Amino acid sequence: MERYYQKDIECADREQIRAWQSEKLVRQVQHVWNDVPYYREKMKEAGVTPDDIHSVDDLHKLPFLSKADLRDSYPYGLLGCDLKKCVRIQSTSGTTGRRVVAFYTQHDIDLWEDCCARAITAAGGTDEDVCQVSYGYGLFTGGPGLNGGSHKVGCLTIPTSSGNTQRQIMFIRDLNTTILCCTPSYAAYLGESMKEMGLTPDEIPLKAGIFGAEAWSEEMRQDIQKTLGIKAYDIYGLTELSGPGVAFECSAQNGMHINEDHFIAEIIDPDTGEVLPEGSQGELVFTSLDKEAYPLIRYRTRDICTLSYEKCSCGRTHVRMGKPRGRSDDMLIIRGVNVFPSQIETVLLNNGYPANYQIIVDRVNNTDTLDIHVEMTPEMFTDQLGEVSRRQKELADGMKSMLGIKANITLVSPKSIERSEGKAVRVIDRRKI
Ligand code: DLL
Repeated sequence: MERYYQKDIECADREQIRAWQSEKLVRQVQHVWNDVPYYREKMKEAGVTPDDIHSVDDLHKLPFLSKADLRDSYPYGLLGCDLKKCVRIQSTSGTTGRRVVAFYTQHDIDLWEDCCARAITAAGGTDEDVCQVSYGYGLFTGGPGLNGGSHKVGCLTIPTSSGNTQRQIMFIRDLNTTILCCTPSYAAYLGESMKEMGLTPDEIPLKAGIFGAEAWSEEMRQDIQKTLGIKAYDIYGLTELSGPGVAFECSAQNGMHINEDHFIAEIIDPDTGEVLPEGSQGELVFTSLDKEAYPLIRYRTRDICTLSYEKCSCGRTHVRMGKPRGRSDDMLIIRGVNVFPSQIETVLLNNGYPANYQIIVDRVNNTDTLDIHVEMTPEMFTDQLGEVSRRQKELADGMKSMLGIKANITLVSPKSIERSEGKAVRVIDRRKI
């Protein structure tokens, strides 16, 4: 039986959703015009005022916001209300340049936690469940967001945060954790560790996992589901909009429903900014409709995916986004060819390798090189050179047909690639471009 957290909203008809969006958009544009001088200037430059915005049909008239705008206006430039009204900040890891600092009023946190509660309920969660939140707590949104959602659903919440794998497993077993929330790469690592301890899937009390914050393939999902004996649900979100729960998967496991009562989604051509028709692949752009403290209009996520308005078997009516195949800035250009790490992962998993790999890109004599280090499992481990080179060639052939370029494959021994407790770092780009 499908469960809903806010059924009237999650299953509302499309006209109703559109009416909510139009009404909220008009209000939100007025809000940023009045309260966010940075965006008002952008609107003036684009020759648009709140009087031009009557419904969702007028959205395209509004200027985009990019990550560069967020950095330029750090820390208070995009704040939409009196700082006194704000009760929290969250922040991105800021690996490139300045951090993004997002502000929240109590109302913003409340709606964000509702979104996470919808995701947990869609994964079958009720007040009978024990929900272990193994995303990082702190500035990262994963821990706090799912923690709040889990409380709202009434689950017994175990706020382990990430890391300390032995303790994670101890709590899962001793407290009968039924729902696990963490990154897919950490879920795979937990599965691997439990397998090594000799635990079979039916000795693990988990029934569902809510995994996101990084790109992961369908093959990786199958792998995790098998090792942990669970149903694995994808969840998407970003700090700039709130955090996890912008979109989440239902029992159909076929795309993530975007919480359209709070966010309008568009797909645009990343080069021209043109809005693309349904089904096209492009960059995902969001407008937040309810945020008080950090209201973003037409924010370019740089995530590449598709949207589908097709009816879903779960009864929800909100649009579904496909799995992002990585950010447009995760995309590598190697010898002029576009390569996404997720394509490499698909080849590995299709050939029976777990998703423990590292991609090393370099430039030698003005030519790009692509090296992929792939870990063998203990079961497949061999040190027979002939066999190793046969397998390396097999993988190299698979990569060539997936990517269209040559990759050098090196099989490495089990456990030699460092595991991640949060978002996995898969790419080392040594080119000095
Ligand atoms: O990763 C929020 C989050 C926490 C989502 C826990 C899900 C679970 P940021 O650190 O701001 O926020 O990173 C946002 O991560 O633009 C995507 O590129 C990527 N991302 C998030 N979820 C997914 C997903 C959190 N399910 C950025 N699949 C986003 C693929 C994802 N990529």
